[in-house]
Amino acid sequence: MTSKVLTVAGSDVSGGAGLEADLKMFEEYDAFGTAAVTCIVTFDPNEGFSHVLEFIDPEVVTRQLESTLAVHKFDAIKSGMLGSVENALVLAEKLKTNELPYVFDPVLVCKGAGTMVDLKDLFVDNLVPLATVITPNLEEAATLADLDPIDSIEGMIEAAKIIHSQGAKNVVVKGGARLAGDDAIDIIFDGQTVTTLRSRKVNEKLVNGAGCSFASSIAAGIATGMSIREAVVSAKEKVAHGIANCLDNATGVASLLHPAARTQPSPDVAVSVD
Ligand code: PXL
Repeated sequence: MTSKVLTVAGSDVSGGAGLEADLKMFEEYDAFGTAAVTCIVTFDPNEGFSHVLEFIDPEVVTRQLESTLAVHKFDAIKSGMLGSVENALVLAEKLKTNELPYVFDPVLVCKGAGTMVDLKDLFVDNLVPLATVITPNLEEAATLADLDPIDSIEGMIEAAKIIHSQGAKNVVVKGGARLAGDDAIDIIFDGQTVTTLRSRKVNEKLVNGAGCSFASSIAAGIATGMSIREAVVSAKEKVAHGIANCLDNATGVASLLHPAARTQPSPDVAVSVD
């Protein structure tokens, strides 16, 4: 039977990140996907392609969620950029009455669009405890865990343990290409075991959409029956191929190519797990 996945996220019209990325990743798992939009990112070419962020009215977010939850029985829900405190609260209320696997990408930091750290306390109080899997990047992990900036695997593990103690069942800290060295490193902490995933850094470019695509792949993997570990490994493979084959655009931040693992796999991309 076809699996169904919902993303609650912002729109990134450049196509690499946001709900556009999520829907494309869901397709890679042959899942049926739909999206409730929380905010819209556009770019001002006269200001060096700076981001402009427009929030969707919380009542409209509520209506989107009520509509789609009435129409479909989902196998997983993923959330991405929620933008406003009000929209994050709307989602938390809806999730409390649903037992679905929930993949929470706690977007507090976005390339170019700056930080939204005012959402931190609300995330910790309302959404972290509901997460089946939470996928912070290094900055988000440090913010959620109240730690200094993270620059090591030990720091990633420390943050993961704190975020797990806040109620998230599985914590995936996305080091990506940001730690020093040749490898892109992510870790999973399930409350007992730390698993470390490594792949070679595939290029030097700034790529938009890696975080979104990683989390939406995990959601689609879980929705289609994978274990959490299998889903995270599969997500890392898909994102690595997507980065290796990214598309340049006029903003200077390239767009991840979502189907690359299927259409033009890169020989250098292999994920090791220990
Ligand atoms: O990568 C974070 C992110 C999430 N959601 C939207 C975005 C971005 C970054 O560009 O545009 C809509």
